[in-house]
Amino acid sequence: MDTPRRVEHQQTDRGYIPVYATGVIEQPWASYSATDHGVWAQLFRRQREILPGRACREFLDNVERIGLGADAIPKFDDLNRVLRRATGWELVGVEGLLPDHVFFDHLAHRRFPVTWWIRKPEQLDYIAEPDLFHDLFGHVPLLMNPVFADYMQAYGRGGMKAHGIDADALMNLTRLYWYTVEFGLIRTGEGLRIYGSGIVSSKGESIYCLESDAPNRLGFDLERVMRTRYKIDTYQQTYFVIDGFEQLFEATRPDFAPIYAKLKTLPAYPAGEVLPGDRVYHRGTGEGWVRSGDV
Ligand code: HBI
Ligand code: FE
Repeated sequence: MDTPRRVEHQQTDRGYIPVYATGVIEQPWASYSATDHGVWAQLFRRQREILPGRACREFLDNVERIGLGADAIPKFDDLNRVLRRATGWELVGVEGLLPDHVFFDHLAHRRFPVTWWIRKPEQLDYIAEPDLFHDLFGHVPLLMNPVFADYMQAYGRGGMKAHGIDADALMNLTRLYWYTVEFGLIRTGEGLRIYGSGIVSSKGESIYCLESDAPNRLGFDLERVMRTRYKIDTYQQTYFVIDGFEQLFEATRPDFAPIYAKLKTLPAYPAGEVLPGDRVYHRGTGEGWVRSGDV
């Protein structure tokens, strides 16, 4: 199975990687090889092994509810029958990273773009751009949760507006996505748990984000997150903790335009900084941090 032709290389927030055509494509399920299904199975089994006790209940329960299994790459059509009934969301196959405004438009219409191809066996532990495993296993289960599903649509609508304002507004919103949807933690009665897709789809970071002393773990605050730079090719130096998905949805209620205008006049914070006003669950030791590369 050859990956589709690449339209162009573009500087994106995940570094210098290809941004593909914006078309939606049918999942070419019959074209997946035994190796492709094997990569899915290996990644799925590995995460199913380590996530209980680390990922939040909403994520784990919805992996089951939507019917993800280890034996083969799931069919988007099968998942869409369950997902549409649960929250009105659906998956659409895409070739990879989309231009921001195209991505936001999908979210604003309750469509989640899922890359149709899966990584190679030699890329098991790290791949620069989101592949099928990251998108499907990482992002889709929580779209079964009504509050999180509403947040994702509100985020997409916000993205459409930010796209019309300026690059700073877009960066603020991209940081919000990064520190919640991709790398977010949530407080529970049993302690901190993971809900971020970038974490749950990575074995190393699933362990590191909760158990290493190196990173900060700070209470979520909308403007604080929008001003905080992030890492694109190492584990995060700071993880932000929400009290619940309602808090996330509530955060998207206000009109962001005045917030963007205020933040435009203020400097961004380095990824690993801890500030006097922060709610500190854990102040990181900073061990092993790479100082450069903050976006
Ligand atoms: N495109 N297919 C796809 N998937 C993403 O997660 C994605 C994207 N384009 C832009 C993007 N994410 C980020 O810039 C978001 O913060 C908007
Ligand atoms: Fe993602």
